[in-house]
Amino acid sequence: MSLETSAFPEPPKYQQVSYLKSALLNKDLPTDSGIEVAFIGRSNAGKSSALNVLTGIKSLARTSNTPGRTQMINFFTLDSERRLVDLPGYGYAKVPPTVKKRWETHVNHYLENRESLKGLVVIVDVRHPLKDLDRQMIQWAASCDLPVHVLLSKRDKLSRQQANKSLKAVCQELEGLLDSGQVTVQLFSAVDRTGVDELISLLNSWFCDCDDCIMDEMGEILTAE
Ligand SMILES: Nc1nc2c(ncn2[C@@H]2O[C@H](COP(=O)(O)OP(=O)(O)OP(=O)(O)O)[C@@H](O)[C@H]2O)c(=O)[nH]1
Ligand SMILES: [Mg+2]
Repeated sequence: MSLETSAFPEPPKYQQVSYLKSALLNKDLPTDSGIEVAFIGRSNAGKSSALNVLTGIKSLARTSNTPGRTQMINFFTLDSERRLVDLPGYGYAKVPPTVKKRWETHVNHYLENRESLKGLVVIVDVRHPLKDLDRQMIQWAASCDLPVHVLLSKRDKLSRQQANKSLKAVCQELEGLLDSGQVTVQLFSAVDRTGVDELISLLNSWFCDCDDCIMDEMGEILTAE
């Protein structure tokens, strides 16, 4: 009997990230192997900022006050087989319909066909928890067994009490998916770094591709013997 071992036993070093490429069309996507985790959410929710804080590289993904800044699928390499992906924001009303249609087709194709996509980090502004497009994205991912981690971003914009209220409301709404383990939820701030360690622990569990991995009380990955 052979003992199965994970192909990726060590968590990635997020600071060693580097820009790989941006894809406007499906033919531009990098080779579909290894493990990818994609950041998605409404336009301006803080996807690029979360990636920058996670990796500690301020200028990795372009951030902007102008919604709709990220227009292509941007790939970042962690190591030879693991990548982070910054997807264009959804729900930005001012985008011309033809451009919007092109993004949607491109992003939908990516989401539906990407073999290496291990999980989705859905970024939601904590002040506007779960709009319809967020719900649709989470339900769609759950329907195809793709794990979702919801980051309630910009936690620094609310008092602790208000932020916890928002967290509770989202957890209540997603109760069934939380109970089944398909979805996890946390508060996050790219400004005061709330929740960065929690995000890293979750990503480590996805990137280590290890069914036997369990978390200890500190959120560190332990590998079951
Ligand atoms: N206060 C605060 N501002 C934030 C936080 N995260 C992002 N922002 C700000 O929100 C705006 C949008 O952030 P981005 O990271 O560019 O958002 P995005 O989701 O990548 O936006 P698109 O690519 O346009 O869809 C910027 O002005 C950021 O500085 C946060 O945690 N706290
Ligand atoms: Mg962006």
